[in-house]
Amino acid sequence: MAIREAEPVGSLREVKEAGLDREDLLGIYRNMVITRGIEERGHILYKQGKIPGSFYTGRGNEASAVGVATAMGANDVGTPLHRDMGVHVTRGVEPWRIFAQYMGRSDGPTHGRDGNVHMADSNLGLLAMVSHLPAMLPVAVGCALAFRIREENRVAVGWYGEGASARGDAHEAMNFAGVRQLPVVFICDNNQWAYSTPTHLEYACEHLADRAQAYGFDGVVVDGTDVLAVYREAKRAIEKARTGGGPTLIESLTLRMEGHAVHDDAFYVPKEMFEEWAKSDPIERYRSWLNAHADMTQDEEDEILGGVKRLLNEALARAEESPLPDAGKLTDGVFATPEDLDTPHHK
Ligand SMILES: Cc1ncc(C[n+]2csc(CCOP(=O)(O)OP(=O)(O)O)c2C)c(N)n1
Ligand SMILES: [Mg+2]
Repeated sequence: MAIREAEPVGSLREVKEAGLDREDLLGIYRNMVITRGIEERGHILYKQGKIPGSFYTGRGNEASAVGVATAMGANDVGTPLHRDMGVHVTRGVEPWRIFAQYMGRSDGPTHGRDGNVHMADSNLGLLAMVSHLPAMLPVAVGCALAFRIREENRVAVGWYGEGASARGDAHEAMNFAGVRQLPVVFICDNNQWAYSTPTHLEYACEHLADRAQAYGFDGVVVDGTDVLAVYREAKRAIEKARTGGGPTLIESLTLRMEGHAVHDDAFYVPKEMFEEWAKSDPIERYRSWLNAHADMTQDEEDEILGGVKRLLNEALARAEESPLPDAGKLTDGVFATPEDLDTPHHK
């Protein structure tokens, strides 16, 4: 039950053993590039005044989000947060719908009812976050309890930040999950800041994953800029949960590379910290790995980057055509109907 610090991923052979073929590896790269591209373009939309409210990005967290989502099974469920755009992308939410969501249009997953990151497509096994943190952890644990009661072979993945880890609902969720040994995996996006609060004012243990032992399950610390290490650890934890081995807490270490949201210039983060972590930019790091270990050619890379550029250009144009919601339909879809619940994830 002791916490473990995960090794970085080395060779292509090791990765193949973890269940990924070369096509999967290039797909992961593509998903990371799409994720960053969506958020960069979203930032531009914000500056153009096209996004109501504030705007959040997960720059620096692309490997963590894509790595975990790649390890999830098709029927598993997850509760991604404001740094986890890569989860939506990997589960298959089309980028044009994300842009529509950003702009409050009717084709976004919330049909213009909620702010840009409070979204999810339940048909893809994702549950939309509420703002109160970490309120989605008890929800993820509730899903895991339902899977247990219904004897379904599914796993729930719950995300939370290291700042949110200080609140009571994180404790309640983990304690209950430990007591019942539920099929749930907790992903702590430890990006070292909770708005302007640094980690030494958030917790007094060395690693947040240390807490797992006290709840009666395993804890792992992983470098959240290493997409393959994140994938490997998430896959292990998810399959362990699926086969009755109980929960795991994975602490994924990154740095939040931008402000809390776009209105925040993060003046309180030491410049050297950004400079240090910029050296392990997750996309750049993975690109180098693909060149060295999977022989990604320049042509392949150009094709991926060109394809993503075209995809996002088309997505933006399509989202701009999506109408604003009809105010008369404001309460439609707020309460679930039996038809809404008729998805593979609600059966
Ligand atoms: C209960 C609660 N208090 C305050 C907030 C406002 N808030 C939103 S994000 C955030 C910072 C959370 O930090 P962390 O959990 O580390 O996640 P990060 O934003 O760094 O990914 C705060 C204070 C909130 N959403 N919920
Ligand atoms: Mg944080």
